[in-house]
Amino acid sequence: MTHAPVQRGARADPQRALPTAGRERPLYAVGMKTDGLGAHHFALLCLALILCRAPALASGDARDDRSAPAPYGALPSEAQRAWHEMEFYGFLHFTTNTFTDREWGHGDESPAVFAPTAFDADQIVSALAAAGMRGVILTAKHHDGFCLWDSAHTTHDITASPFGRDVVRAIADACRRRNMAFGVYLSPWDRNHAEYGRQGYRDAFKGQLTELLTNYGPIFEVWFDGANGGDGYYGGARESRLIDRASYYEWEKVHEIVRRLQPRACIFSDAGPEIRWIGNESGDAGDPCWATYSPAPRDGESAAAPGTTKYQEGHHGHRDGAKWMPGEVDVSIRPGWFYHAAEDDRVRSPENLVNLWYGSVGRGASLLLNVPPDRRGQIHEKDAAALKEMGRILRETFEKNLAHGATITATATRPGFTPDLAIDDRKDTFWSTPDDVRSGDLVIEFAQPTTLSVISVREAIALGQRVHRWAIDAEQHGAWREIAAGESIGARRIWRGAPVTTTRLRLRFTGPVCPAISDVSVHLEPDRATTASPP
Ligand code: FUL
Repeated sequence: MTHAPVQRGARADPQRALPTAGRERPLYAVGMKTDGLGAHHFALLCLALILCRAPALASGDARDDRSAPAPYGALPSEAQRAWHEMEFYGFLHFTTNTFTDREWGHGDESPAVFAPTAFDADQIVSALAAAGMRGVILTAKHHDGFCLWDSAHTTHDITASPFGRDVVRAIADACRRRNMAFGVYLSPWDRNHAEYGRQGYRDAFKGQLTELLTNYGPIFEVWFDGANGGDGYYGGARESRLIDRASYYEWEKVHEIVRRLQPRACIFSDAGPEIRWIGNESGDAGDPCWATYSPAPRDGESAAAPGTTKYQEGHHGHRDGAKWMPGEVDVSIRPGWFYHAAEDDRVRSPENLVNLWYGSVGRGASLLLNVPPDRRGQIHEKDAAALKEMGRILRETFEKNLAHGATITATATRPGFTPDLAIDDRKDTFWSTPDDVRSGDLVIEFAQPTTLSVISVREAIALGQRVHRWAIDAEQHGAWREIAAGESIGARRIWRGAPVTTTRLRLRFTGPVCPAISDVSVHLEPDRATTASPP
């Protein structure tokens, strides 16, 4: 995603026609989640826990026995905690490029080309939901400037096309019908607008953002790309316009619009402020991938902003970074972001998609999987079939938690924060140890030998990212055998490996402060998921 055209060009020439280049339904729909507990509920609970105990913690007085651990480091906002529940959502790249077979439009495309023959927003959203996605982000405007809604700030929009219908509304409504959250991609760069690079476009950009955030109901994420400035049509000028990417858009004012109109929305860009780019488009978060991050400007840039950030550092994030700014992994199901019939045979396999899920969601990031609508205005059959099978594999993996019915013990326990709270399927409860015990183990004992291949662990992130290192041991022939170890847990960390049969599992945690583990679950993947297959 987000980098200046000059960098991007190294991988794929955007001007070329074809670059070579679970389980229950949405946890978060319009600010809500299910699975027993609302995100608000969770947030309030954690806050109450923290605030009620604050005086005792601060004064060092004799404490209430049952005080929660003090928070550590940068903390997620309430909107970020709700966003973490999203985990997996879809990206829809759809504009005139779909009909011109390009990846980046120049801005001079005629709106007449935008003519889907059988547009079906419900088919699109249902195909994404079948994979287990919980939301959708639509390219309301890509770099070519064509707006998929009726914008008062340009004539280059859907009303000038033969199609004529508001695509943003159609997708937003279809999302709501399926209990999916809705988000928007609004390209800062506009290669059509005559005023790009001047005050006129600066105002138009904010006006367009205001339209999108006012007229389409709740928005869970606002997506700002870092590719901006360069050559374009610009109302007929056909020239190159470079801007100062750090200052031109007045990002603080832009953020203020989002805060005012959609306080529960998270803003994505190279530099956040809520969600950071993972630094590549190949579909994997770093290992480890810290939720905390200190975005830094590239050499010669005055500030970290979309297109000016050392985005490569987003891959791992920074242990003890200044801000809670988790990573988002954006990747396409096909080589291109837009639909090209020539790529119909290059759709990722279900197994490859499942791998992407583990390499992103399984490392505490989110997966933003692009699935481009075709020229009918539907998800192509091949993509829909791959998504459906991906959804089946994930559903069958996670529908059964093998830790249910097991007994769980710990090497140390903080009063009131007992180990059973880590396997009670609730994210608002957690196991913890006394303040001076910074390393702790959980031992899960199954009633009988159990075969497992997936272990999912979550920290109580309202108290920060606390665990530094973790390891998992399985008991075999009466001795512990380490099967995995690593750094960072955060919102979720999933180990996935070859099936292991054991009666006892041990999870070891170490950090600068006592651990706070809200959830551990144990699963076995269905056969097909692990069979090797090409992408
Ligand atoms: C990039 C854009 O230039 C691509 O066209 C696409 O939208 C991708 C997600 O982000 O930076």
